Amino acid sequence: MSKLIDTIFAKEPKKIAKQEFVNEVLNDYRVAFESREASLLGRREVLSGKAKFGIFGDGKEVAQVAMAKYFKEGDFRSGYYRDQTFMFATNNLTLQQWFAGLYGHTDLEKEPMTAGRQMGGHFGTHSLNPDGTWKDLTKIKNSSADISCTAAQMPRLVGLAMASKYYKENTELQKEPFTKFSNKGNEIAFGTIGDASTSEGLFFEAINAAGVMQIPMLVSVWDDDHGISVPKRYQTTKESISEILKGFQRENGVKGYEIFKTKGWNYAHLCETYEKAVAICRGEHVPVLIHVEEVTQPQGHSTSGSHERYKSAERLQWELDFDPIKKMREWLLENHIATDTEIKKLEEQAKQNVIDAKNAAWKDYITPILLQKQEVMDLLDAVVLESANKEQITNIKNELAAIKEPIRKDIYNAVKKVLRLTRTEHSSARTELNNWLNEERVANLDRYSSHLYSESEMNATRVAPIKAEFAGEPKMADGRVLLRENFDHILGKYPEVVIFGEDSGKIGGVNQGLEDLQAKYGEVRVFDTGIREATIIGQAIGLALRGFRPIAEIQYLDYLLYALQILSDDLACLQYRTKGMQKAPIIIRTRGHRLEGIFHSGSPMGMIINSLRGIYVCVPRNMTQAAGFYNTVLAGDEPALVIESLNSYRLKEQVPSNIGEFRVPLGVVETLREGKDITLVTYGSCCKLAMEAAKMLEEEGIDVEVIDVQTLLPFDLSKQIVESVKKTNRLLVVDEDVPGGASAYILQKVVEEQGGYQYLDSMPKTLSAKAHRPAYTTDGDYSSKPSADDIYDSVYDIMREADPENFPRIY
Ligand SMILES: Cc1ncc(C[n+]2csc(CCOP(=O)(O)OP(=O)(O)O)c2C)c(N)n1
Repeated sequence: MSKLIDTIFAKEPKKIAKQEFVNEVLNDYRVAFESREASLLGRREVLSGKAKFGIFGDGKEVAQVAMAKYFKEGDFRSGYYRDQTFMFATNNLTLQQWFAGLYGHTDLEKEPMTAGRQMGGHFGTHSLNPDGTWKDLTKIKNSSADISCTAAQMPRLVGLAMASKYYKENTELQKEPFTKFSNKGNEIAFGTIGDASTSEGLFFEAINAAGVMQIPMLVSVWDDDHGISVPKRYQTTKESISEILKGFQRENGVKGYEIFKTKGWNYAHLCETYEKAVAICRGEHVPVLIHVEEVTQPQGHSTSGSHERYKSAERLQWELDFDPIKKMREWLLENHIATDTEIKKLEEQAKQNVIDAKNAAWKDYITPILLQKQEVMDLLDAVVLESANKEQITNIKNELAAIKEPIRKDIYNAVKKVLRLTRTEHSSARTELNNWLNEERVANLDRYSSHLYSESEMNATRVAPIKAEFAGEPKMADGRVLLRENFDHILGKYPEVVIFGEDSGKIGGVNQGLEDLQAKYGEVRVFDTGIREATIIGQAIGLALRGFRPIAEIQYLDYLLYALQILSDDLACLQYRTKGMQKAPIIIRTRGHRLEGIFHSGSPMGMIINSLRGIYVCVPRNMTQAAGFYNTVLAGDEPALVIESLNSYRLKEQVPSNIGEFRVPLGVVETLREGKDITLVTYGSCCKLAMEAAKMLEEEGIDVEVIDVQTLLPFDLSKQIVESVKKTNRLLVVDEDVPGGASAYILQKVVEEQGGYQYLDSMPKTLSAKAHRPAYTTDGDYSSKPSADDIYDSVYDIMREADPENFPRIY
């Protein structure tokens, strides 16, 4: 391309050299034109009610065909909802599949991006085979799965680019089985973002991180002057992202970014810019920013509104004049690449292609639903014959028949109405109708509720446990030493594991669970990061998407909040939103529950488990259990959060002789103390207090059964807790979260899901921390969080209510 572009832009612009070049350029025009037609038609599909919502890539077409030229197999994109043209141009999406996405087709074959789970415009490619194993990513033009949240594609982009650096620097990863992820780090990560979204903190955090690490990350900013209705003057200082990022420009041997500016309607300049930018990014492993200015948005932000409400008449006219398709067409004519007649012919054909694709996608979408409608009408006919409610059922059937293009909900509504009407009847036809509905319930689980967790053989709950062994001379060590030894084994066993975070490298962590491991394994395996929790997690996600097994450290549980959005919006729903076609099996290592003061003692477990469904949440009571969880999770292919107990690093534990090998299963509770009077369910650092309290209560003749839930997600998979409640008939849940936090979750699980309510003789209770943040000092802790005294009192109160004579009021 470069030579050919030179031919065009050198002295003799009118001399068109080669047919090959002409074909390539005309193909770009066709892709851009078809993409625009799809946007126009897509909007109509929404306004006519066939599709629910539309957000399109009109105005960004020409920039994207230019970018696509330099995107190679093995590269990765992390972008957003405007990138349809790029997806078409890289042959990762057909027009028909794009329309299937607009309609929300739930068949992954027809709608390969999200199987109808996300609104149209959320793209992604398949990194996995149907059995969950990796494809050869070096043969795919990869796109990580989009999410809607502005700038949230940036943290993951950092990791995707960083993977190239480590595949380049760690020669151990340049051989089998890692060659399917990278060709010696030669790949680059392309990011796209709208100009307004650069106002987000995530953007700046990611830009800085990539500059620090010097990774091959190429960010394109599509600058159309607006974020929905809000113009640049309210978004960006100096109204230019490239102006304000000038300080990042590398110069005179000082490392930084290479920054380019170009215009969204200037095809030739776009091609030149991308060619240069990609050569630097790929060749020198330098981050690059391309500010694509003068971009239009012909149909406004989305189908939810019209841009005439907020754009001036001058702006609207400018957008017409500088429409990229119009400008590219003019350029084709000026440079004699094609005649007006030839272009018209191409455009006619392109329009037809889009119409055909739309019709085919609609037919694919509606046909199975129409078949189901017919099936149900036949079933209703049969029910009528044997029912006393003939007239009403016939009316329901006729109402259904009148809906020409039904959705499934219309059919279910009709079926349910009839089943309710005939609930006292016992015909075989009614049974068939009921069976039909039940089968649909099952089908809908697959359509809408599968793949929250891995459905592969490597699902982490399927990993077989291995008991910790204690052969030979008992060896006692501080908890942090035990962990360190376990991480040492992990790093030795899995070359794809990297461990990083604030202070994790040189000093081996603030609690020294990684002491000396950087010296042993090198900076490509164990390393420090800046203080930037969101991109630490993004870094891990991107690395994991490219075959690494990252262990990302969040220094304290309290600071997980900074990363919670990325964990929730990106990681937790990754498998779900791709219906199992992408995975990022990362481990988030952190520590918390109880130490000192408001910002080092939090245990916001309710917040965490409610926002992170899709990630396992392990709450080990000591470092042996923590180590066992790390070993288990690494044997699976899913993400997990492991929260170590902050106050246990310096407590002695016996080191298992099979350190690095033993595995603690997920979703399996452990009874720490058997008892017959009351079941006390807890986790994490409360276990120790619960055991202390149980000992005190034993002296009063109260026999407490203490159960450590061990993992909050998943929760007690084989329903062991209710077995204990059957025996004790009393239940107390203890934790350090706020009232109604994770303790309420546990109560719901045991009382409702496990049916524990049937066996209770006393009201089930929770004992949690106070609603406020935990106060400083030991006295502050005592008055903020549950103590052994509080546990004693709560258990005693439950017993006193049942037997006041034996357990008189104390206070
Ligand atoms: C975190 C977050 N805040 C707000 C929104 C709602 N929203 C969706 S798109 C958008 C504007 C984005 O503008 P820009 O980044 O310039 O991209 P464009 O849509 O113009 O291409 C907003 C505010 C969102 N999706 N995510």
